[in-house]
Amino acid sequence: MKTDEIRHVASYDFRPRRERFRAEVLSGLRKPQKELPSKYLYDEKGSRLFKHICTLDEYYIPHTEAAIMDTCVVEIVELLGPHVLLVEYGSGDCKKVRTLLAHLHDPVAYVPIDISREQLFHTAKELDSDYPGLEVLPVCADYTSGFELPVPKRPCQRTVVYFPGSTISNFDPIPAKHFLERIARVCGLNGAMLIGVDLKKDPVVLHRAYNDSQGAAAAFKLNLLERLNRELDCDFKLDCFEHYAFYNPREGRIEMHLVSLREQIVRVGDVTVPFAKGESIWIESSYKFNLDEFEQMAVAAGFKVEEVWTDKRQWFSIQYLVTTEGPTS
Ligand code: AVJ
Repeated sequence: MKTDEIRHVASYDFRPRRERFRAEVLSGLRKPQKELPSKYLYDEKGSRLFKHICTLDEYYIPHTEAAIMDTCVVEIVELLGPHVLLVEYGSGDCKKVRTLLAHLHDPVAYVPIDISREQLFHTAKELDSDYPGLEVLPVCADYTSGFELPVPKRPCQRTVVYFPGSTISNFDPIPAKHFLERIARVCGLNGAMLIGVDLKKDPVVLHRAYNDSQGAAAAFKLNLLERLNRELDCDFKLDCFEHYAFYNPREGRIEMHLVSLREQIVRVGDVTVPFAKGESIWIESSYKFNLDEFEQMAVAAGFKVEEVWTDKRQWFSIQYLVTTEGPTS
């Protein structure tokens, strides 16, 4: 039984390997504006640090989204209907989906997809025992590149992609649209997406959310350098970089950087990377939307926005999208 389970799980492991990791890091650090892909923030420690950010009051996304979900989940599951195949992109610790799973009408299967392997397989196992009637099929993958979806045992009524937490905020506008197009194809005809979308708001509130008083946001970013030191044989000095996050109103995004505090040379395996004093590595963006801006993008990607739920302050939205085209081969 146990061995069978492990073999099954392992066949859905598309986690990026070291060579790919190294290539992406080097190409990012060779750009005029140095950058590192934010997906690599989520190693075991990084996932823990992000979870900590998610408990902070200043970081309003998790508690605002959860409150909307608690209020609207009955209405949401009515719209989703029975016997859905629920696919979650970036499932993390699989906590958010529990509200949905507790109300969904006889879902056929749940497919959590995440790049953070240990956390994924651990929490998938927990869900499996908490929902005995539900087939849980975890997939370890960088979902911005190719991977295969497992096929559940029972036939499903429709495929619903769950993409909470405003992870869509990480993508630049053109990749964001392409990503939604791909999801529309995964959903297929009669498919739907339930997505959390963070909204434009007072920049002071945004600034606080990404520059918390405990330094959790900074620790989360610095951990990436620690990971590079360990996994790619680098020699980043963590105290020579400082976290700097700010809202760029023209682009409608928070930009998160690590700024070099002095001129220095960093070794990345057998390559050296020079830093000027004040030069930054751009690690993450977090785009904020107006409802009409997001709708435009969703429509361009092949979705119709059927329903939008927000909190009283209109800080965050949960949106129910349905596909308008069948799968385009
Ligand atoms: C996971 C992309 C939604 O942008 O708010 C939070 C990531 N980074 N604090 C966000 C994040 C630093 C988060 N998303």
